[in-house]
Amino acid sequence: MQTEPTILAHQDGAVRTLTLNRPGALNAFTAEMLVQLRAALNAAAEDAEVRCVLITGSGRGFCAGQDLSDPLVNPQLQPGEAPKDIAHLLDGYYIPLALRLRSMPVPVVAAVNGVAAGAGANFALGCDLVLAGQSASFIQAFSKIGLIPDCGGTWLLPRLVGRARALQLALLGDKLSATEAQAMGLIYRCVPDEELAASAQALAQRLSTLPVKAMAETRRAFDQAGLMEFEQALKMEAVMQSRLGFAHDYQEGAAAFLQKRAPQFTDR
Ligand code: LHQ
Repeated sequence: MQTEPTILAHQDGAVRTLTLNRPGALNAFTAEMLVQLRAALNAAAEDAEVRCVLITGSGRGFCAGQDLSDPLVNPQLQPGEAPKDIAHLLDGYYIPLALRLRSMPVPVVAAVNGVAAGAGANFALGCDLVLAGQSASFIQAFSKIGLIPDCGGTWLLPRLVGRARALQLALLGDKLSATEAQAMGLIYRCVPDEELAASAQALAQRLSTLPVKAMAETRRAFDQAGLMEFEQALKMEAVMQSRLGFAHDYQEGAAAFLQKRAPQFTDR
């Protein structure tokens, strides 16, 4: 039984870094860890000092997905023992986590420091900007154990890389290097391993100085527009733009431009 917290939180200026912390199991998700991760995201969402969240893993992995030794996923049933319904884990833990991530009021950066497999890969891909070290990798491990991509994978993968490549990744379950992931458009950027932590921190600090409310709205607008006709999307943009046009950050951004000074964005 691990005594250390499974999620570590650290504040650096306006950036809250959350570190997945079960390095002995490549940070595979347990139910307790999924609860702690959601609580840490809730705390960041509610804290006005936080203007960007950065998520990474401790040790040599980012996250190996669901911990397959957890009794909740029927690792090794005894003869005659009825399997539990793994939907309970999805309904009770993964779905609330994925929804929490997708509705964060500030941008979320993933710094993928090693292997990201199964739900660990899709949790990373659900973040707004994904940076990865060159030795990191992404594996849609589900097909190898007879499951479908979860934690948002069915929605995210075709949108990120198109149906043909999404099916390639999901059906074959091959390990995709960070370089290939960047070339495919699955992630934002691959950087040398030794530069990952500093690059991710610099990116998160930069995002924290930008109009974070408009960024969260941009994510929401992209997600909604994907489900709309063109004209409907134009109308949605007008509604959102109207709201943002009354907000402090727009007035400040426009005034700062005209006054040739640096803007101070504060909306959240
Ligand atoms: C692990 C795990 C792991 C436990 C490494 N569990 N210990 C949702 C809800 C309901 C049901 C099921 O699923 C889901 C969503 C999912 O996420 S399904 C996908 C689950 N994940 C996987 O299938 C990936 C399993 N892991 C692997 O294939 C490999 O470990 C990878 C390719 C990630 C890394 O390989 P290596 O670098 O060779 O490391 P390793 O295999 O030696 O692992 C290191 C340790 O971590 C080892 O423990 P040990 O005590 O022997 O050192 C592994 O047992 C442990 N570990 N993944 N998911």
